[in-house]
Amino acid sequence: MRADVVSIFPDYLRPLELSLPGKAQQKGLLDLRVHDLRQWTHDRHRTVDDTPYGGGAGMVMRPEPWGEALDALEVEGATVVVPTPSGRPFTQAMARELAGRDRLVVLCGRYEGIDARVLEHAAARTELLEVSLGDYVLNGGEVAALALLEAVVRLLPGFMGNPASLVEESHEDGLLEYPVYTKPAAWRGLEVPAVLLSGDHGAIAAWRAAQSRRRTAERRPDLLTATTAPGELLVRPAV
Ligand code: 6GU
Repeated sequence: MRADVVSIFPDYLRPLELSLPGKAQQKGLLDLRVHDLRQWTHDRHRTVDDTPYGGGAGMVMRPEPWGEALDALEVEGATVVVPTPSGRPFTQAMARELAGRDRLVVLCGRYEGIDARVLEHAAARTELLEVSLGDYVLNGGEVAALALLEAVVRLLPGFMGNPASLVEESHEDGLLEYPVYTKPAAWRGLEVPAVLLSGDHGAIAAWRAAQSRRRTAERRPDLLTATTAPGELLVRPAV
């Protein structure tokens, strides 16, 4: 997979070169390129924002540098991903779909957002997806881009040494993961649940399934009533 990330704070994306995505690059599974949006400005102050038409607080990112970025990066055929609190909720299922794409282009907005025509223009050229990490506001898309790329990259075929560990984790089966334990069997007066030491694999599987359901009911009851139809499109196909 090739992934381009455009930001006015390219240094924010440096962590992508380390740890997990860094490993994917060393393995040749990921070609990651971070771009400074300001290279596509032409005025002396390298301006990327201006006041909103219609009034209101804050600044809006001007369309011209983004238009030049989309041209220079030749986005046709790529999936353009825009992190924004007004996007569709980003989910594990979406991460899985994006992991199957050949190329992602992530546009990190700042301020009150990017001029809406940039998104309209990008959508006319290729597949566009606006995604939100959750119902809270970050100052810009960079941290969201880090999170979503990490979620996608670890799903790239050949990335995980042990693919079974992908299947068993939270959200892959629509439930939260059961609690996990390692040695020692007793620690500060707290014991590992006896069933996990029993060697009875059927009993262990049943205990874990029950723990997953209990946790999900307590913490995320919305997941138990979720009604995403099998095969429902999570990413709108390009027209
Ligand atoms: Cl994806 N972007 C920004 N700027 N804020 C967010 C978010 C994304 N998800 C939650 N808050």
